Parts: sequence; structure tokens; C-alpha cells
Amino acid sequence: MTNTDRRVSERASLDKRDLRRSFLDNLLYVQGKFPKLANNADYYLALAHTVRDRLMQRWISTASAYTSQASRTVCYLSAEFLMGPHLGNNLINLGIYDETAKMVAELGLDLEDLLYQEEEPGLGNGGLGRLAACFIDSLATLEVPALGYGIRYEYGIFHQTLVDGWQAEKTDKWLRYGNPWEIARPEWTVEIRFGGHTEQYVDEQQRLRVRWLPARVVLGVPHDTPILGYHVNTANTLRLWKAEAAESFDFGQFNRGDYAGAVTQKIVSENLSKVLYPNDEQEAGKELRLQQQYFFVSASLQDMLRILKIQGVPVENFHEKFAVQLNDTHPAIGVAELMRLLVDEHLLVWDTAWDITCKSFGYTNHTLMPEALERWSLPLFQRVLPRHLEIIYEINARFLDQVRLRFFGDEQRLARMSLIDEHGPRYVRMANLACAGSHAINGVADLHTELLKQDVLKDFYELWPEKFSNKTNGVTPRRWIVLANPRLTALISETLGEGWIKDLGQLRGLERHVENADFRARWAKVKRDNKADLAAHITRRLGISINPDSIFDVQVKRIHEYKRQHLAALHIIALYLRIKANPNIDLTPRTFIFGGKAAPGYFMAKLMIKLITAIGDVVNVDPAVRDRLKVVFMPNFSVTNGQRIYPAADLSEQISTAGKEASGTGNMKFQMNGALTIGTMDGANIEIQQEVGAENFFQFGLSTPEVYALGASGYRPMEYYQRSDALREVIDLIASGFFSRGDASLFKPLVDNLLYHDPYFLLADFDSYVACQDEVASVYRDADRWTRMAILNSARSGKFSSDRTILQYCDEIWGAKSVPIRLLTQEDVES
Ligand code: Z15
Repeated sequence: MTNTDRRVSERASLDKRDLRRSFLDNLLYVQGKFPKLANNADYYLALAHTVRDRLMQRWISTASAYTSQASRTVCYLSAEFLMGPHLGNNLINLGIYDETAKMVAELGLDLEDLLYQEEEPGLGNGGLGRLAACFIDSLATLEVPALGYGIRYEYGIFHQTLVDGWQAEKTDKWLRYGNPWEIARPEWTVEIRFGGHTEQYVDEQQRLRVRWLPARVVLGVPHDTPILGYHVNTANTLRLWKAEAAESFDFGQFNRGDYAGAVTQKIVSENLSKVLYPNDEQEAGKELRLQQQYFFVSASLQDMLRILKIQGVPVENFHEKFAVQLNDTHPAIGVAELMRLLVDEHLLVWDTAWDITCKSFGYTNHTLMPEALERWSLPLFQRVLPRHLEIIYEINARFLDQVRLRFFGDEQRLARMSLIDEHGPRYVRMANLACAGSHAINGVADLHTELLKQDVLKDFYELWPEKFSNKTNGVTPRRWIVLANPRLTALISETLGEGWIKDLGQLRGLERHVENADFRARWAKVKRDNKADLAAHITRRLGISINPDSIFDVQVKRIHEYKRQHLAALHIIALYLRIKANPNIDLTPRTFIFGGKAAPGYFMAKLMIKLITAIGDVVNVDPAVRDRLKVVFMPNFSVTNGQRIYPAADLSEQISTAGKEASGTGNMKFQMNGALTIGTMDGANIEIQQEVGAENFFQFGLSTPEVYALGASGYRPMEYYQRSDALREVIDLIASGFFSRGDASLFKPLVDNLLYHDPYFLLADFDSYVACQDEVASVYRDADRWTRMAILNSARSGKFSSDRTILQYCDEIWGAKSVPIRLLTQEDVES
């Protein structure tokens, strides 16, 4: 072995001595520091590089296997990937977490401290972006060839702080200290064109063609991150595009002395990947957003065509090589872009191109909320993508011909299904484009898919029932149990072995231990220890003391009216009023923990945060409460914070108005970690209840049909206010200014909205919710009963592994199979 060989193979070794050698080498050669001078940030980076070195062999082996094999590759197109920190997850998936913890401990360091140094890549808003991250993990673990394609935002989701109880936003400078997990691939840069106009021309074969003369060109530079599966050799790729200017300086302008003008082009171009839009389920219709979508979708499709070419596969076989999944309508422009690439650039005839396109794309819908459905005004669309508008008109003409034949004379249906909304100012409807151009359309939970078929996508369902299917969401047990909850992981693995980590259905084996008092005691201790950790964290960060024996009643998710954080707030006030009316009342102590970000422009959501913090400011210091209630709003809910919170929860709040939450995925993370759910019959809550049994689930509230009926019959929330004493007292107390130092105007918009509109039926569900919470409190008093229920919740969470979800996508939509990876040796790599 030459010297170089030795060094490189040490870098792939998982042996503890080699880990230590690499760690200290990286500290010296990458960070340029001696242990004496190094801080935790240096040690984090040294460790990140040590782990990255060990991913490389797997990544190269995977890439080489994929290049030489013809198997179908899943391309997951998503404007968001909410990955969370990589280091801990990679240590788990490599199987060297404990070794590494020992190795750094021997150097006087604490692995957890180092893990918390990582700035998490928060390239997503909430559920949709986190789902993409869980899917990418499961695809790698199941050894399925896959690429995640998205945008490398320079600024991810804003950092949330609280100022006087209000949300304040700070930019997320996650790349500030560099990113050891990515490799730029400038050699695979692509050009993306914008604006301008089109013209017709006649080619050599006398065929009429269209040429697009764009107004500007932007470069897309791929930045790749390896995504390692759990205990396998597969390392797939997350490929995120960074926008760069074609020329950094316009030398014409520069030479004319216009220095500022010379750099504007660079600034305008780089804006495309500058910042993530912080709206979740609220379409803003901004031009830059459409440009971002087209930017990453065009870059990704061009990348696929490049891969096809180096593999020597003809473009006619595109759909055999790639299954392209649209994560919501954000990448739906891909339907028109692939048509453009095939017809204008690869000169295929329309019908062939359309056949390839439809066979390639699948579309996942994630919401029933009308305000989230994307539409682009025609003038804006024309300005940004003139050629795509022509293509969409052509798709639409042929599509509507088909609808006309099937539904003879039904003009209204035609107007509803058209890719162009012509009811007032005209719009391109992205969901209609996605449906028309995909062979598969799916919802994300049973109820959601049924509602899509009956409601939002009814016309498309009636035209193509065979395209529709359900794929209930899931989450990865690697991050959400193994990494987040090491105590529970140790207990489960001691009891069942380690098979459950890749086959979560095996958790059913825990059911046999429910009647074992010793097992229950160990289970309860795990939860108690996790709660004590979180309590200590909250005290340290927020200065609020917490009783670890109180019920940890947790609602963490984006702040939205439909998710009804303010319903939970009304309940807290109801309990507070009981104490005030009867100071010695025997209440089960509770700690209410909230977390979540509001879209910066969403006034009501921000007011909901203020309401929760204002309640806390009163309740947490009122001596009459005597520590029976605590209200905590944890700032900056994120993947990192989620990993501390889910394992410590007793009660999971899933209280959206029935028919509004497409699935929810936080509900699954809580369940796996042994929290009980209080929930409405909405989204995946219904399936969670089916799995755990009604006796292990706290259900309340109107069902979806009841919500619809009440809405249709003319809902008058004021009647509920007048009928319920408890409700009236709660609302009156807010309205009086009691939580706002006498300022009755502060919460007036929220109170008036509830009394006169209440679009999410809080008042209708209030009594049912409070009664259900009383049942929660009484069950909690029987600690043994609670623990039994908690164990059964975890034991029956197997369905909600994203491995199950991904297997269904692979079998029923993508036609993708696993391709096990053989590790290349040093000689293979170098020959
Ligand atoms: C988002 O996070 C979700 C749907 C959307 O349409 C957008 Cl724009 C963002 C969420 C759903 O609200 C949630 O119920 C679901 O679990 C999640 O997507 C993943 O499917």
C-alpha cells in the first residue's frame, strides 16, 4: 500500500481508533486548530468532515452502481426540503453514534454539545418540506435509486424570536460558517432562460417550429448532499440548485463607468435562490416565486436529460428511466417544461412527447385549503414564461377536446377543468396542469384522498378515476425515534432486538409487555427522564420552572387558524377560571407547551401567538394558580427543537377543524414516542385512532360531514357563546382586556372573528374539547393506565413509518425497485 492508499482507506474506516485519528487530523488540516485553541464549533466541523469522509465511499459506490444499471430512478421535485441537522443522523445511519460519543468523550468533549453546533438547513416551512426529508431518508434506507431536487436557499425559514410576546423574524444565515455536507458540482451547471418572446420558423424538413428568444439567462449550479440510508451502503443525492449570474460583471456597463449597473444583473440572478418564501398554505402569487419554481424545475429536468445522455438512453425512453414526483403544485410547471424540452429542443412530435410526459409525472396534493391552490395571473405568467404559456394553451386545447367528448354539452364542467381560469382576471391553474400531465394523483391520508375525489378534484376523478390513489404519510423512525429518543430506543431494542428500526411493524411486539409491571415502570421512567431534560432546557432558556410530573400537553406545528392553537388557548383560560372560582379545586397539574412559526404577513396567526404568550404572562405568575398550570411558548420551533420536544410529550394536540388538515405528520412523531393524542377526526388522526383503538385515543369535535352541514345551515357562533357559560366567561375575559393590561382592543380582531364568523368552528367544538380534556386529566391520574395506553400507542405506530409510505409509492406509482449497493474497494475506485 502506498501512503495515499493508507490515508484514504483510514478515512473510510469505522473503527474507533481511526475515527479519533481522522477527527484530530481534520481539526488540524481542515480547521487549522490545535485542541488547545479549538472551540466547539471547530470540533463540530472536524467531526462533520470525519463523518463526511466516511460517506464518500458509499456515495461513490452508489453513483457507480446507478450509472451502470438501468433501474428506474425516483426524482422527487420539491421546493422545500426541511432536512434538519445531518451529523447526528449520519452517525446513526453509519452505525457509529456510540463509538463516536465515546471517542469524543475520551478527548474531554460531549457529543451532544457538538451536535448542537450544527446550523440546521431549514429549507422548508413545515409538514410538506419535512415529508420530503423523511421520504429521502426512507428511499435511501430501502436502497431505491433516488434524487431529491430542490433549491439551495441562501436563507432558509426565518429564525423566530419573541419580543414582548410577539413573533419577530430574523434572517436564517445557515451558511454563515460554511456547509461541510455539500459538494458543489459546477461542471454540471445548466442555463435557465426567462422572459422575452417566441417566434416561429421553418426547419430543414419544412416543419413549423417555435424558437424562444429569452430576455435573460441564469445559471443553475448543483450542490449535492449525500443521503445515507440506515445500515446500508446506499447514499443517494439531494441536489439543490444555486442561482448564479451568467456573467458576474457586465463589462459594457462597467467600461461606461456604471459600476452599480454592472453588478445588478448578478444581484437579480442570484435573487432566485436567495430566500425561502415563509408562507405555508398561503399562495402569495409573487413573480419571484414563479421564477424560483421554474428555475429549479428546468434545471432538474435538464439534469435528468444529461444523465439519460451519458447512459446512452434515447429521450424517447425518458419515462422508463425516471419517475418524477411533483411535491404539490410548486414544481407543476415541469409538465410544460418537459414538453418544451422534448418538442422544441429534442424535436419530438407532440403526441410522443405528451405520452412520455404523462408517464413520467406523478402529482401529490397536500391540501384542501382553497387559499393554498396556486394560480398565476396570465400577464405575469406571459412575462416570465412566454413559451410555456403557449404550450399550456396547446395542452389545454387537446385536454378540453377530450373532456368535451366524455361530457357532451357540459360547459360548466369545461370551465371548471380548464387549465385557465376565465371567471374574472385570467389565471393559469397549476393543480389542473399537474392533474392533466400526470399518470398518478394522490392524497396524503384516507380522508384527504376521499375529499379530493368528492370535492377539490372531483371533475378530474370523474374523468380519470384510475389515476387516483391514497398514500398515507409517514415519518422516519431513524430521526424521530432512534436519534431523538435514545432512552426509548434502548428500552425497545433490549425488549425486541433492533429489527423494528427498519421494520416498524415489529413494534407490535411491545404489546406482549404491557401487562409486565417492570416493563411499564421502565417505560414510565424513560418518559419521566425525557420530561426532566425538556424541563431543564426550558428553565435554562426561558427562565420558567416546570414540574416534570405535570401533564406535558404539547401543540407544535405552524400557527394557522385552521389548526386552532387558539382553541387550546380557550381551554387554558377555562381551567384558569375554574381555579379563580374555586382556589382549592383539585386540578391535574399541566404544562402547556406551544411552538410554531406564523407566516410574517399572517396577522391573525401572529395575534394567536401573542394571545398564548399573554395568557402565560398572567397564569405563570398568579399565586392562586400554585403551579397547577404553566404555559410555555418555545420560540423557533424547528427540526432540532422537535427532537427535544416529541420524546417528552404526554399529550399530542391534533385539534384542526375536521376536513382541513390533509394529513398531519407531527401527530405520528408524538404517537411513536408514546404520547397520547387528543384529536379531531381529521387527516391521519383517523388512521391513528384506527390503529391504536378508540379506547387509546381522546377523540372530540364535529366530524367532516357535521362541519359541512353546520356551515351549510348557516353557522351562528354567537349562539354557542350564549348557550355555554364556560365559553362565555372565557371569551369575555379576553375581550375585557384582562390578558392585555386592560387594553380591550388588542385581541378584539380575534374575539370578533370568533363571535361573528368563526370559519374554523372553535365555538362549536369548545364544549366537546373541554369535556375531552377533563377525561384526559382524569385518566392521567391513573399513572399505570396512562402508561399502558402510551405503550400501546407506540406499539401500534408501525403503519406511520415513511418506509411503508415509500414502499407504496414505489409499488403503485413509481415502479421503482431496490438496488443494493456493493461497496467499491480502494482499488476499484482508483483503477
Ligand atoms: C404544507 O406544509 C402542507 C400542505 C400544503 O399545501 C403546503 Cl403549501 C404546505 C402540509 C399539510 O398541511 C399537512 O396536513 C400534511 O401532513 C403535509 O403537508 C405533508 O403532506
